[in-house]
Amino acid sequence: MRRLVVVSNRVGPVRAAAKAAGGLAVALVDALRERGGLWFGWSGKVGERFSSRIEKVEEGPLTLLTMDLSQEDFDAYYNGFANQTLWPLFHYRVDLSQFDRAHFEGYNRVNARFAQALLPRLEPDDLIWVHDYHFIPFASQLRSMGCEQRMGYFLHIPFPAPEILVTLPVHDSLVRALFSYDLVGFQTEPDRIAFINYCVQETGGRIIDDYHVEAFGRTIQVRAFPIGIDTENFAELAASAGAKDRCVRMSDVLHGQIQIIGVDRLDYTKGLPERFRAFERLLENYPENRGGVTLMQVAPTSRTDVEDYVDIRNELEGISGNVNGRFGEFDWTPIRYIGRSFGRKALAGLYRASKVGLVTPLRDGMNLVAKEYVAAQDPENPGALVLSRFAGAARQLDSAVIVNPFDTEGVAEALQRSLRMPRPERLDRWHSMMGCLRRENVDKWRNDFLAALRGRE
Ligand code: ADQ
Repeated sequence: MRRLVVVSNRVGPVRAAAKAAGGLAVALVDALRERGGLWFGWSGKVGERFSSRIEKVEEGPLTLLTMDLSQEDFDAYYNGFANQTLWPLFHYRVDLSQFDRAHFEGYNRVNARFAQALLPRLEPDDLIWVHDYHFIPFASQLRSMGCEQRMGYFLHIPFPAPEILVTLPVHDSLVRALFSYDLVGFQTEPDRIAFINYCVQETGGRIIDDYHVEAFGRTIQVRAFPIGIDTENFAELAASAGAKDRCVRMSDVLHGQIQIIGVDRLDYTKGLPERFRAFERLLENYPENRGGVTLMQVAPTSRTDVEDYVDIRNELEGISGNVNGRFGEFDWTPIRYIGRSFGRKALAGLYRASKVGLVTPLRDGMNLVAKEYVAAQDPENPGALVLSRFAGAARQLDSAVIVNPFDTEGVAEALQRSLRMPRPERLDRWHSMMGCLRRENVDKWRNDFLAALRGRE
């Protein structure tokens, strides 16, 4: 069995902490343990100057390797090109995407430095699996240093339509870099098609068959692998004593009020202001919900060095303040906005205590919160999921109540319908979604990707 090398911006956690962090870390750790392997990436630390020092932690058959970033590299690579250029652009926010040539150079420099550091630790038979938008040029850097190992890449966020991608001045360099991999994986079929369309329209590339594309003189495999969650584990967690305790405490606080829940990293792609406005519209158009329905939004801050993330927080505090001022009663707060994160167990309990899960990103690669909400429900009396059509998850969870988050009225209607959905309909929808989550869980995602990467051995 070949050794596996995983490369991702952040490494770990492993052991008990991996369980706490959820599906992806567990799935990767399991694969690394099974075959023995390396997990390599950024330590999360920023030093004053660049240092090629690698920190090594051994965990049985699994080795974690991390490097620090210099302040200059952090600004250009992480805050700059990754989070201020690629992240907004790939989520269709051309208006927020800023291009700075120095940031792009920094992005390539960090990829080169990381590739250089990993190089002496690689073995000829390794399978290399690179993750996400931080490391698009990683394989091309390794290839330029003579690496011939099989390398796969998985993009966790959407791949934009060619018309969007070409607004980036260095679009061709990025896509060319992807052709250094043997396999490029996307979350959904539309992402895969967007990539192929780009290759055909912009580079004169050729579709060879269902899974292969040729461009820049190379043929690569291009496939969709929708990421899943650890469904059974999450369902068990939601039924555990710890989660029940959270659920009971939540019900005590609610005093018979019904709760709608949203859980997101605070990010402008998650459609939070639109969501708050749709909830406000629910209270305006269907006054019977006043005093009886609460929206709890859990949204810990992220990427606070980037200004757009500070703006969104201010906007949300403004809207929730207005709605609460306008409709609130001494014994009812319409929107409860919590800016911190919760452990897995507590989160599972909160999902289960909520009659409606409201997941309305404006654009999202997959969205695991939608899947977790479904897995956490009481099988006898499940809640309803309201899901944006622009989340990758909507392609699998088509038994959710699917909405367009830009349609305030439509989301308010969907909420009203979900709050009043009869139990038999909730059960039907839930069984259909849960069946899919059981079949297409995180283990299947990992195994399918690795099987495609291995090819015929
Ligand atoms: P994210 O944009 O971070 O991930 P998501 O898929 O929803 O979005 O995953 C978030 C994870 O963090 C979930 O497991 C969730 O439980 C957890 N989380 C979020 N808010 C939390 C909170 N307040 N407290 C505790 N935990 C919280 C990116 C892409 C997604 C893609 C994933 C995986 O943007 O589209 O689904 O990677 O590929």
